[in-house]
Amino acid sequence: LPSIMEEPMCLIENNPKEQLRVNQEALKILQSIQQPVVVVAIVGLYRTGKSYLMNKLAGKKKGFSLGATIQAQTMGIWMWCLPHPKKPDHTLVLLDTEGLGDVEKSNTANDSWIFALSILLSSTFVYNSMGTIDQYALEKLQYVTELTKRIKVKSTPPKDSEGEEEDSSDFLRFFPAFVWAVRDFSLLLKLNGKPITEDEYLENALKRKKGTEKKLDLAKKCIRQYFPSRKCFVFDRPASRRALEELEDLPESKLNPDFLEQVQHFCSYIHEQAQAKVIQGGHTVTGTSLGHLVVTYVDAICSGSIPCIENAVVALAQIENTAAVHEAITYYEAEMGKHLKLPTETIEELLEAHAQYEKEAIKVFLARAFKDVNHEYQKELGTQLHAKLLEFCSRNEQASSDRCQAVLTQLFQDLEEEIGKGSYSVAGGYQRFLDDQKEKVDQYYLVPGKGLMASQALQDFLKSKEAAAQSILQADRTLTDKQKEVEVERVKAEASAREAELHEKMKDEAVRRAQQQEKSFEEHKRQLETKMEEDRRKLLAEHEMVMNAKLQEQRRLQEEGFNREVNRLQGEIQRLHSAMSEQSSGGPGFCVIL
Ligand SMILES: Nc1nc2c(ncn2[C@@H]2O[C@H](COP(=O)(O)OP(=O)(O)OP(=O)(O)O)[C@@H](O)[C@H]2O)c(=O)[nH]1
Ligand SMILES: [Mg+2]
Repeated sequence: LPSIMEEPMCLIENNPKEQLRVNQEALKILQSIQQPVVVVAIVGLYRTGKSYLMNKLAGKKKGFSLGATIQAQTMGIWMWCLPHPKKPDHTLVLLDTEGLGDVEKSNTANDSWIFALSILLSSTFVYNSMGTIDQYALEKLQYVTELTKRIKVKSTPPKDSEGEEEDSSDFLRFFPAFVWAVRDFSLLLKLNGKPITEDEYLENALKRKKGTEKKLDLAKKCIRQYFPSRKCFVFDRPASRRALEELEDLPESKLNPDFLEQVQHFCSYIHEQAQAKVIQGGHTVTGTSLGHLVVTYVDAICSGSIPCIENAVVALAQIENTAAVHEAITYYEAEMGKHLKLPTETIEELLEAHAQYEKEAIKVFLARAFKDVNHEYQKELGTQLHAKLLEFCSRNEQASSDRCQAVLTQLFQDLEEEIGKGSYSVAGGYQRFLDDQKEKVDQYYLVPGKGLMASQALQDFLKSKEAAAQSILQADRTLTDKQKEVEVERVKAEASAREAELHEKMKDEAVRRAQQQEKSFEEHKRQLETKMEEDRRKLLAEHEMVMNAKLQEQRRLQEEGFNREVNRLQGEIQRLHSAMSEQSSGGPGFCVIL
């Protein structure tokens, strides 16, 4: 796989005294990625080795630029899109962010927006800090406690007085996995003399005690409440202080082997476990849609409002569903064009091809579409596919007409010449004319590949020659007036018999087309039901994940003695329960498409 980006690029610019701005060049690259994206963002205080660690995740020696001085190096949010090292057909999107809390920085105002954006855009959120997870580290995480002012889930504000709390209870459903990376960790992983894992170390640090200072307690509470999963990695100091300045250029042999192993462990965890980004109901986010989210969220911030997940999802669904219809139609047209040779011998041939590629086009649509309320976009697809079918039908007829016309002109060429020369305008000429014409007609029937319009074209052709035939008949002196009269009647009757036959055939084709429409509808319905079933399964899984996390947190709060919060969670759990049973009773079905 070719690397998508040779080096990282700034995605969201944060310049002093200016608003955040999306870098259009980077956005274009991101939006050109149609694969699902695994998005890993790293956030933390300035000068804590974030960019260095991201380069390790990229598997590159250099990339995100580090600075050796104490001044902040990275500004805004930088992006690096790479072929995922472990998941085929996925893109790994690394987001490196500007260090938080640098007092020398002229624009700390955007720090909390950068924190919030990293959460909104990532599927795995790495919080990076130095030393230990202690009181100081938790104090520095005040950004997490301000998230209710930075992120809204629902567009309509919750009604009751506990509004904020109510809305943030949904964070769990949308937030990325949380990973805490502790750098230059110098403690032993032991608790009361017993060895503990890194995760246990984190959970222990997040233990809440009654009577703790509100600010500290709140950070713990928020981390536990907002994130669906938590994980911790500790890292030794990589090298001696002097060597740290040129860490990037140091050969691995000069680095602390423990550090190397820890980095290795961290990277394989992220590569193997970090999930693709999904939004509401388990719909996978591609580079294209992630780009739309970037624009929506940054726009909201710049216009002075709080980014709202629900609004972003609605806006994204509109863009994506429109694109899904377009993609499906383009697919259908290309496949029909590739596999269908016009004119077809029968209408079935065309209808069968239509049924096949319509089925595949619906699949293409459903793979991309989501949150298609009332199946509006699928109905639109149905309408457009039907219009395309009619278009193919008429192109098929045109191709057939053209072909028949050419065949007739060629076959009847010498007959025309004979008529022109007056060869039949002699005694006994009419019978000879009829015989010759019959021979040509028989030959015409034998020519293959004329298509659906063969009879119609012949009928029209013979009709156009009727006047000539009539004058040959009238000129033939071997026939009596009576015989001529009978002949005129016979020709008329023959013509109207052919007409009637044609009419029957057209009626028959119309019936077949109508049957096809019925089949199309059934196909739409069948595929939609499968998809809805799948969506319901995903939604239930999501519910279950949220429920389990809440139950677990509730048990923990019980142990810690936070009874009021236990009760509040109980309320949330109950609301979830009823929402879930509403869901599983099934949504609206698929009604009348075409
Ligand atoms: N002590 C220590 N230094 C590190 C570590 N990793 C990288 N460094 C060094 O710390 C300095 C800053 O590293 P960066 O990766 O640029 O840190 P950053 O967090 O991205 O910095 P900002 O972008 O300014 O916030 C560089 O000289 C690195 O070589 C580490 O684990 N421990
Ligand atoms: Mg950096």
